[in-house]
Amino acid sequence: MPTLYYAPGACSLAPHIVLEWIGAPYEAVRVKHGSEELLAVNPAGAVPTLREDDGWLLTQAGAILDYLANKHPEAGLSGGDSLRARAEAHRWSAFLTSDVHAAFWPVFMPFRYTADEGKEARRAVVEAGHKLVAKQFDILNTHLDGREHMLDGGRSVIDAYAFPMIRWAQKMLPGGLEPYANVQALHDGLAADPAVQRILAREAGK
Ligand SMILES: N[C@@H](CCC(=O)N[C@@H](CS)C(=O)NCC(=O)O)C(=O)O
Repeated sequence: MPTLYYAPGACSLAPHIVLEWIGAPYEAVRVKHGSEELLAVNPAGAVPTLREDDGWLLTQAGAILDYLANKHPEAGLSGGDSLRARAEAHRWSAFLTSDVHAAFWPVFMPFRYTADEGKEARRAVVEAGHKLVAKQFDILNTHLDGREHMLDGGRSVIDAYAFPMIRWAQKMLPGGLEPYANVQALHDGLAADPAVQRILAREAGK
């Protein structure tokens, strides 16, 4: 049985949802960022981390999602098996990791982006982060025009991957999701999913 190390609301929400969609037994362990327990499985002190029964560890959300989709083809969460479908899945996974997730760092952790400890300097970093996130959400919103899911092959791990980031934007961007109707629609579809609701309740400690 795999074990997922997660922190509430973090990007680990994506594999948490995917494990629930798959429906096979798994364990979910809530950890604190930088805790001894997390550092023991991931020297970066970051979530998500997946551990298989034989002790094999996998980090990086995109790799974990790809692994889970391929480990459980019966769940139909890869977005398709053709050469191009797989390339599209990698494309959007990379976009979420490198462009969208990375754009949030100045917003969440401005102190990592300036040596100036003054409030004004940090506020400026957050504002720059908002612009960076907005740029990526424009791309996401345009991609989702006329689509119910991120990939042509229907519901996939890439939808789950987008979900935590959409929730961050909803909370952190000054205008929330207001300018991004297509992103809002993807969010609402996922938020209505009973499996997603179970995981959100678990992560909220309900
Ligand atoms: N590139 C990694 C990033 C993982 C990551 O940074 N996760 C965040 C939560 S969304 C975290 O645990 N941050 C803790 C820290 O940076 O100290 C991935 O995609 O899995």
